[in-house]
Order: sequence, then structure tokens, then C-alpha cells
Amino acid sequence: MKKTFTFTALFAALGGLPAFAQERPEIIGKPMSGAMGFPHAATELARDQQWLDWLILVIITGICVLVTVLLIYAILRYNSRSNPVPARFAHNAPLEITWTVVPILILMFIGTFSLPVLFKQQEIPDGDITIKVTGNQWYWSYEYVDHDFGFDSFMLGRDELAENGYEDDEYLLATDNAVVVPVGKVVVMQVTASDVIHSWAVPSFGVKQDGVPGRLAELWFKVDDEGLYFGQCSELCGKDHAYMPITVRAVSEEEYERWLDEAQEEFAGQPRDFQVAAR
Ligand SMILES: [Cu+2]
Repeated sequence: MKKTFTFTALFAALGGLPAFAQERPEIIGKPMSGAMGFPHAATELARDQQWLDWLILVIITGICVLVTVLLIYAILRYNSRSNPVPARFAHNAPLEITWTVVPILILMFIGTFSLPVLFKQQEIPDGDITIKVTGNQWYWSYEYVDHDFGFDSFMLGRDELAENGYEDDEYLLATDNAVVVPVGKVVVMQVTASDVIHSWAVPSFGVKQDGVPGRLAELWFKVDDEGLYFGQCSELCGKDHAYMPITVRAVSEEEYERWLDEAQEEFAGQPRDFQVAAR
């Protein structure tokens, strides 16, 4: 069920600013009371990570069961009561080779699956859209570098949720300005920070990247499903670290174009003069 977004009323009250969304988008990746496991995977990267997590969980469960069974067997079979005369050998070469080689093979097996996933995250493709995100104490700033505008994104207070179209239990998740991206396009985020180290993370996208002052790191994602996604700063950055959430709204390409026009008008202010070389 879609509810009417009350941005319209808010912006009308602020003096005729454009309304960004008439409809409340589907909320994805919101923490749910009592839920277990991962949030919905909305990108290929997140799907890969969740699949890899299950693979490794199966392997470590097998190892834990094997070790527990061996331990119980050794305790019962070789305790001093049932085995009064202890063996006196100190080495067993075949056994030692086995317990060295088998873990190596297990690690190589995991590596053949985990390394391609890691490389896919870290090899940044050419982006259709580039957004620079800067972590500040304690909010995020976004710049749409291809379009010469940017905005800050602050967490909404409890009393601001309803007027921005959020539910009460979205306190600590909702922000005043969401990052808007189109679905099906490669988005490259350039991540940095202005003061201390922050980390831009959205679990449904399978991305997390530290923003380090003076450095420009990159991450990428391509969102499959339209909706509103939540993330959090994930590097302890000071007293309000828990109060700088991330909201990303993934929309259709047409809606993105529409939003871009409105956002450029609202956020750009005076167009910057880039004719530096001519001076
Ligand atoms: Cu933080």
C-alpha cells in the first residue's frame, strides 16, 4: 500500500519549493523487529555477498561439527580410566601432513569464490552517474558532480518524520534529503570526509566504504529495485555517530530525470563559474 508523501505540504509551506515525490516509495532494507538474516539484496554485489556468506556458513558448520565429534570421541575413548596405558609416540607424519594440507585446500576453495566477489566490488566500472559523498560530524553531504549541485542530508527528528512522509519507527533512519539514484544504472560514489573518518554503508546494496579526510575512495552499485533504502555511518566518528543515517531513493530513469531538474533548481543556487583558465 502506498501512502501519500507529505513532501508536497512541507514544500508548499516553505514557499513554493518543488515537491520531490508524491508517493511514499516502497521501504526496503529497514530493520524489522525480530527479523533474522540479511536485508533484501538489491544489487548484484549484495547477492554475491549473501551467497558467499551461506557458502562459508556451510563450510564452518561442517568443520565445527567434525571437531566437536572428534573431541567427544577423544574424551570418551582416551580418558585415563578407559585407557590406563598411554601411548608414547610423539609424531605422526601422515596425520600432520593431512591437518596441514586439508585446511590449505579449504582456504583455497573459499578463495576461489571470495576473491572474485571482492574484485567485483573493488574494480570500479565506468559510472553512468557519479556522486561524491562527504562525511561530516554528523551528517552527509552529497554532490552530483556531473550536474553541479549538491546538498546536505541530516537525520530527521521525531517531530519531523510525519511531515516528511516517514513512519514513527523510521526515527534514526530517515533523513531530510535522500540520495536519489536511477535503477539499472551504474552509480559510482566517491567517498571522503571533512573532519574524521566516517563510513558510507548501505547493507541492501552490499557496499561499505570508509571516508577518510584528504582521500577519495570509490564504491559502486547498480540497484535493481525501486524503493527507499537505509544505511548508517559505520565508522565510529564521535558523539553523534549514531545520528547520521543514510537514505537512498532508487527510482525509475524518468523519475530520476524529473528529480534532477527539480533538484538542480532547488540546490544549485547560483551556477558556478568554471572559467578559471580564462583569467
Ligand atoms: Cu560515524
